[in-house]
Amino acid sequence: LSLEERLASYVVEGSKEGLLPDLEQALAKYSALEVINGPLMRGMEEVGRLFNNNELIVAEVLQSAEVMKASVAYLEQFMEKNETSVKGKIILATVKGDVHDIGKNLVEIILSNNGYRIINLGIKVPPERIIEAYREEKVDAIGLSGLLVKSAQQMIVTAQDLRTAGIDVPIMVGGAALTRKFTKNRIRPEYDGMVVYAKDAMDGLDLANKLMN
Ligand code: B1M
Repeated sequence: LSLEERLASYVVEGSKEGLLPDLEQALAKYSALEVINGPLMRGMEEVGRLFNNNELIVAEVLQSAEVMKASVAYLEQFMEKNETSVKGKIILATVKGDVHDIGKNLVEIILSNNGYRIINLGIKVPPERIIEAYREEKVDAIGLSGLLVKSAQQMIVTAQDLRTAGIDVPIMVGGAALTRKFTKNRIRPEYDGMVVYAKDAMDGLDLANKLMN
C-alpha cells in the first residue's frame, strides 16, 4: 500500500499500529491539515460507507473514530498558528441528540490556532446550555455542529430558542447533514441574526474572519 492508502486504512481498520511513524512520514510531504483532509478523511468516508452497508458495527466505527482523534491530536502540534490578538470569542456545540464531535473539535483547533477564544460545550448540547453559556461568556458568535439528519432539524429548534432568548449574534453551522440551501431556507428564517454555513473547518475560519470584521 502507498503511504496515503495506509493512512486511510488505519482509520478504516480502527488500528493504531504503525500510525505514528506513517503520520510523521506524511508530514514530509503534506501539511498537517492536508493529511487530515486527504487520506484520513477518505478513510472516514469509507467507514461511513461500510457502516451504511451494514459491513461495520457501531463498536468498529468507534474504533475508527479513536484513530481519527489520535491522529488529529498528534497532528495538532504541526498546524499553523497565528498568535495575533484575540479576534473574538465563539461558542461551539454539537447539537442536542448528536454525539459526533470530531469535526467540531477540528473546528475548535483551527479557530483557536487563529486567534479565537473557543468555549467548547461538547456534545448533545441542548439550547438552554447554549443560552446560559452565551450569557456567561458574552460571545461574538455561536457555532453549531451536527451530522445526523435529525440534527439539521435540531438546529432549526436551537435557532428558534436563541431568538426567543433575545440572542442575535451570528450563528455558524456545519456538519454532514447540512447544506447551504437548508441553512438559508430553513434555519435563517427562524433567527434574527446572521446564519452562515461552513462546509469544512477552514471554511469555518474564513467565515469567522469575515463575521468578525
Ligand atoms: Co455516526 N453516523 N452514528 N458515529 N458516523 C454518520 C454521521 C452517518 C452518516 C454514517 C452512515 O450511516 N453512513 C450516519 C448518519 C445518518 C443520518 O442521520 N443521515 C450515522 C449514524 C446513523 C450514527 C448512529 C445513529 C449509529 C447508531 O447508533 N446506530 C449513532 C448516532 C448517535 C448520536 O449521535 N445520537 C452514531 C455514532 C457514531 C460513533 C459514536 C460510533 C462515531 C462518532 C464518534 C465521535 O464523533 N466522537 C460515528 C462516526 C465516526 C461516524 C462517521 C463514520 C464519521 C464522522 C466523522 O467523524 N467524520 C459518519 C459518516 C461520515 O461522515 N462519513 C457517521 C470526520 C469529521 C472530521 O468530519 O464531522 O463531517 P465531519 O466534520 C467536517 C465538516 O462536516 C465540517 O468540518 C469538518 C471537516 O473540516 N464541520 C463543521 C462539522 N461541524 C462543523 C461546525 C462548523 C463548521 C464546520 O461550525 C460551527
